[in-house]
Amino acid sequence: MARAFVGLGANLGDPARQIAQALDAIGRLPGTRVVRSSSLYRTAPVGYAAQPDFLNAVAEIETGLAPRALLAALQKIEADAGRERAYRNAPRLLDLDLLLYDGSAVREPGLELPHPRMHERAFVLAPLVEIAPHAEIPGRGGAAALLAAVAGQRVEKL
Ligand code: PH2
Ligand code: MG
Ligand code: MG
Repeated sequence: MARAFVGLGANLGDPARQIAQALDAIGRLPGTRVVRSSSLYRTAPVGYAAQPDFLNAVAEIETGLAPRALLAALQKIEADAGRERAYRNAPRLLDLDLLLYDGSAVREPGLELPHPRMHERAFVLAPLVEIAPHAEIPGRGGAAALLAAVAGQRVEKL
């Protein structure tokens, strides 16, 4: 079994409901269990500012799925939630990002671990540190120290 972390985000529709349903769906994937999930956080949009605030969360899972199979399963859950791929950083009903998978460091087309931008995003680091205070991001360092470095980004624990 591998230990992985998934980032969840939404800023259209009913974000809290979409995130709760996604957590249920992740827990129903083959050989997969949600070990713990963070609180919900209300967060300022990063990248493209003219869109509603997001709700974000992070879940720790145990899974027998390999990284690419897990990624495909997460994309299927996004699609089932009605996610449309409009443009980069567009508002969305549901975004599921594979953040960490054991200690993997992979840079391949379609599979990047750790997630290439997670270390600079408070909306990922705050919920991650809540559930895994000692989490290490391969090649980047400890999540708690990285969170301190992005303290200017607005994230509110609900
Ligand atoms: N996701 C993005 C871009 N910007 N900002 C916040 N606050 N939360 C997100 O989940 C988010 C974002 C791309 O996936
Ligand atoms: Mg994302
Ligand atoms: Mg995504």
